Amino acid sequence: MKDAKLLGLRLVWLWWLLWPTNVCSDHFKTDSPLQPFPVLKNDNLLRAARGEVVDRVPVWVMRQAGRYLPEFQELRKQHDFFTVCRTPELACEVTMQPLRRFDLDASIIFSDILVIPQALGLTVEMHAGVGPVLPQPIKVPDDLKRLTPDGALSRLSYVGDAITMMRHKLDGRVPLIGFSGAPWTLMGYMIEGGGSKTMSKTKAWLKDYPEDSKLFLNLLTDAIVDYLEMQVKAGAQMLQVFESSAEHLSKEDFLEWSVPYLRRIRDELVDRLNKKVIPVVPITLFAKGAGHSLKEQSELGYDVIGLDWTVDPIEARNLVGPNITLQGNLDPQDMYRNPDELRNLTTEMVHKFGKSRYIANLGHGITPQTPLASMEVLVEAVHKAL
Ligand code: 1CP
Repeated sequence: MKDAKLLGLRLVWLWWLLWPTNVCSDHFKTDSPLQPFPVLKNDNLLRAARGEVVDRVPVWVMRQAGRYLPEFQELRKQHDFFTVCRTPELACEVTMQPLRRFDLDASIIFSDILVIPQALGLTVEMHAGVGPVLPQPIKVPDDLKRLTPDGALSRLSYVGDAITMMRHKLDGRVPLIGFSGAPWTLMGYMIEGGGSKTMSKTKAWLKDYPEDSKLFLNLLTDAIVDYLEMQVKAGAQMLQVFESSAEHLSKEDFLEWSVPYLRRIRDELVDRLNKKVIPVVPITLFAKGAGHSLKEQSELGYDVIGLDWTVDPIEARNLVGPNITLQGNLDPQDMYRNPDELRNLTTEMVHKFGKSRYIANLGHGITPQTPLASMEVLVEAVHKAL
């Protein structure tokens, strides 16, 4: 009798310990299965990505934490770019900066797409006024031997630490987006040794060394899948894959040298998360300059397709169909118009996309001289448009 009572008590205690709401309901229902995080208060971004009804059109801006913010410039005077990326407290501070000023519906972890080439053993420097510089690029296939995929993921653990810390600092205010560069874009930086207007060396690789190019792209794809999985485990609530250099490829080359790897990233990531019973988060594909292949992009399984400003919203919707969310696509240069003009352009854009399956953004990153007032106007105009 006494034993039965004791067993009963033990069972009640065990039930209490394991019951999800005692830990954190949000964490068990929707988010990371791995750690308890604060309950999400504004989930319009995630709802838009999943095609659910939203209270208001969500808006965020690519490079929202960046050089147009005086407080970012101030912090950068004291810390080198990659020190900010590698120090979770600093990365979180910078990630938070735009949220303190503007009523944005998402945050994106402060980092850079070039942390993967770094983790693979290449030196990456950030030169003021120039951008990223890789002093010892991959010139010929033999140089691929210099890459160190083993242990790359553990060298990126600081990004996971920053994501986890940021989820706590956000206190559920808005979702946190994680991201990665896509294989073709990363391969470009690694071969060119930095940004390039023509991508001539990388394009020459595709023709001169097609098999090694595939090897290179596959190596990067493997690293990206590992990296994105790690970000989800750390607490990223949505992911974006940046194929920013798609603009350099013809449609035929985009379909050959970008699309298969983009497909593999999404399929393998979803597969791995499912196998580990980790909830799959929405994934955005932003292939800048690939408006020629929207239909093909829509067949890759991504939840959201990001558009640059060269694409008409109505034509894009007709091409991708009703089951994909669109993101974008105001010309970043429109941020230099006067407030009335900017307000009208933004309202017109939101009307074209509509309230369902839409996330407002620029068609590429915000540029450094953008007036702060333009962000205010943009965010308010999006929220008031519908
Ligand atoms: O000195 C500085 O502070 C450099 C400015 C800067 C910033 C603020 C760079 C250098 N990177 C970043 C942050 C960054 N990069 C984020 C932060 C999160 C955010 O607020 O959005 C993100 C998402 C990126 C991604 C990134 N880096 C991309 C893909 C997006 C895009 O713009 O197409 C690319 C191509 C890069 C490379 C890169 N890093 C930095 C610059 C100036 C560039 C582009 C260089 C070039 O033109 O090729």
